[in-house]
Amino acid sequence: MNDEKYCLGCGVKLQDENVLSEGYTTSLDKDYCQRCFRIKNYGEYQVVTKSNDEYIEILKSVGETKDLVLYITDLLNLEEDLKRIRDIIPNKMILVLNKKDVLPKSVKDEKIIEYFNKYDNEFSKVVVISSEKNYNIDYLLKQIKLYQTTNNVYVVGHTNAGKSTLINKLLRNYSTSDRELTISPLPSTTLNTVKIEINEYLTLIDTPGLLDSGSIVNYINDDDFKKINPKKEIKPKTFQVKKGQSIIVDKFFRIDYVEGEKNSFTFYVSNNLKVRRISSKHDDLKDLQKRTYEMGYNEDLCVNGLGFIKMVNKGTVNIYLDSRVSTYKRDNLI
Ligand SMILES: Nc1nc2c(ncn2[C@@H]2O[C@H](COP(=O)(O)OP(=O)(O)OP(=O)(O)O)[C@@H](O)[C@H]2O)c(=O)[nH]1
Ligand SMILES: [Mg+2]
Repeated sequence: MNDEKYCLGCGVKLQDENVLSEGYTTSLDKDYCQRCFRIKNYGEYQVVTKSNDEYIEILKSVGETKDLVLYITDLLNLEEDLKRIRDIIPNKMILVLNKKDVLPKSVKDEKIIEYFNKYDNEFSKVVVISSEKNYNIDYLLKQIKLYQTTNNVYVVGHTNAGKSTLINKLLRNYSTSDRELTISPLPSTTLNTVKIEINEYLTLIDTPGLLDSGSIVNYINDDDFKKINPKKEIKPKTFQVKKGQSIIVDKFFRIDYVEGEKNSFTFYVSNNLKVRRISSKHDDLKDLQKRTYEMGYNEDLCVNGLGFIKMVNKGTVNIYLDSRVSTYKRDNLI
């Protein structure tokens, strides 16, 4: 068939035969699939489960081009190993740190960029932006122009990082087209590559995001998801802690300060989450899986999908958390 048509919102192949399969539309005259139509107009979301293998094939094909790649990531939920993507995509790459608006305004971009440069990163450039708040988008476009090798520039990254939101913003700012990619707060919105011509020199190619099986978003219901997903600037919550003290983050995790000097823990999580100190004698959340971390000076403990805790001094902590959610430590990001 040479009349194959793809959804302008998520890239899936359109079909009008099976309501239950991907890409269904009531008529092939339409440009969007029913799922995109519903997300856009009613905020109704239909979960699509795909395996990462399919996405990795897409990323591999990106790696076979010589085109510039934008790697988008969510600043609050940075991947443990950002460099892993280089195994699949060796292309020239700009690291785009998105959702700056959720971090406190007092955090300076230079500080964040310095953090990445310290590790001799393999990115041509590191740029901090907020797609939603239109922050630094002009600067990003300048960098794209500087590094692009052809008209095509790929946009890759984990699911929910904000890839489609960024492309929509570039479309609004720099083109006259009224096209719009589908975006949603839940994972796996974009289902296939989608080409978007911004102008005669630049075509962006949106891709479906990689799923992260260690993220808490896979294991909570929609209401909890709304709760943990920060929409506004985070107000960090700082606690001075001594050994033997415990802090609980809503119903999601518990941290016990087991051993060490007086310490300061600052929680960077959604403002909707209740963070409170409890007596260590209480067993709240102790039924969750326990992990022990030896924290060094100035390290963060990151909880995948939820945020991170900035710690200042050396000490031993136990964290109690859903066993499927990954955690890791790193040098203080901010
Ligand atoms: N606070 C904030 N939220 C953002 C920003 N950019 C995107 N989002 C939100 O993040 C969620 C995911 O955005 P998408 O653009 O659908 O993400 P994606 O990377 O295309 O996701 P997939 O298509 O599933 O791979 C949506 O709820 C967006 O509104 C930003 O700069 N700040
Ligand atoms: Mg998308």
